[in-house]
Amino acid sequence: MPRIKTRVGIVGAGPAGLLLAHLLHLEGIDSVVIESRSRQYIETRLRAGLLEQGSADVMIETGVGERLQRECLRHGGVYIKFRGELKHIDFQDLVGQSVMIYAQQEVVKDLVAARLGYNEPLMFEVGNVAVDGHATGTPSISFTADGKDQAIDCDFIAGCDGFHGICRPSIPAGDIKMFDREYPFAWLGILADAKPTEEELVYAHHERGFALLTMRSPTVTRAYLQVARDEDINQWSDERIWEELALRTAGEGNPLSVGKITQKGITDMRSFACEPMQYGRLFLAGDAAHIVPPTGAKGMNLAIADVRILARALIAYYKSGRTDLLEAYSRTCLKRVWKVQRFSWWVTQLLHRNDQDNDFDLRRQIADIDYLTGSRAGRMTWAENYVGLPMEWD
Ligand code: RFL
Ligand code: PHB
Repeated sequence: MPRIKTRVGIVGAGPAGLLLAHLLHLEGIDSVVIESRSRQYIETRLRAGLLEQGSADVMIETGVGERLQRECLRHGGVYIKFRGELKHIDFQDLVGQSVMIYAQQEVVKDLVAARLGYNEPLMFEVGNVAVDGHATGTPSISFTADGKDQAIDCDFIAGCDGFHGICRPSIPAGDIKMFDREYPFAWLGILADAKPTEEELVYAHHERGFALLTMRSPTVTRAYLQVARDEDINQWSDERIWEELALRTAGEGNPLSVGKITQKGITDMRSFACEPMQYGRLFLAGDAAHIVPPTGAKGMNLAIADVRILARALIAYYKSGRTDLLEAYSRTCLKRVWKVQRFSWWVTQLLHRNDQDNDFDLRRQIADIDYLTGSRAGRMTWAENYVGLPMEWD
């Protein structure tokens, strides 16, 4: 069986795996990335759209942000809509930072192009992936490529294979603790050829449920509607989607801008984290270690923060033999993970309708949003978390 020798074996070519490989390459540390899907699939998968300033800065500072700088939409604030009122949270004024609209698949495209451009190994459509030896100090990854068995022998394995990957389940159950919360609702997401309704995102609270108006470009709208967890997408004609979005976002501001719906899908909402994020020489990063509901726009940003911390620890190990940063990896990441879990949960329960709630809860929720948008301290809390908390390195 052909065996490849490398320093870091990376499972998964999402934002986490690809950025880790890139950061290591810049320091002359070789790695091999394997991905179960095709290049075309990962470059077109419709997912996140919003980058924190810190995430965008990493792309720019490491030479893969040229297209991002040219094509991203820079937003200095967001709108919150409730009781039909449109309130603005001005990040520039509050924290002097912005967020960027730049689709996840564009981040993935830029990182794939960089990796292939410097001719480092990135293998698509691999199968039967399994990790081994991470507890004993001789890690290896076995897989099939073009129907043939292959293996990677490495010093470390980075499990960047998302929530449904194989790395986290390869940690013995007694050595990992899981924290989980499922929400009793889901998001129906659409992409449409429609000019964005406002020039920034609109998070709308409504008795009928939450709605979010976001965008991908000056001519493409992305929008989400809170729906039931077991919702059947076939019950949602284009007309019904626009009607519901119009109802939930009615009031002050521009009338809802409509157009041809080009894609639609339903996503479950969950909060999940595991501790620790490391087992022996296996390090989990991104969705492999944690999931947040998309309301806070944090999942990809958290994946990027994890691999910055992991890359720094691996670089310190290879450059100066230090093991302390690797040993601290999980602890360092989890501080941020739990703050982001808290924020994502908080904005989710703040803005969504919960069928268990009664009228008291609805009034309380509206008062909460009224306070949040009406007080500088409230707006500051949203702004600080939304643009991205500062990195804490240890
Ligand atoms: P990914 O992107 O899931 O990548 C994991 C990769 O691993 C591959 N894989 C394997 N490869 C080899 N062997 C195996 N056995 C494998 N098993 C799996 C998979 O094919 C995949 O390519 O994880 P990563 O890199 O950790 O990145 C995380 C982000 O994808 C995720 O957190 C975000 O999409 C979440 N998210 C958002 N995050 C933001 O920061 N801002 C947003 O605005 C935002 N909006 C969203 C979102 C997620 C959403 N959905 C669809 C869940 C909006 C939505 C609707
Ligand atoms: C998106 O643009 O897809 C997006 C933006 C903000 C969110 C979630 C998704 O909170």
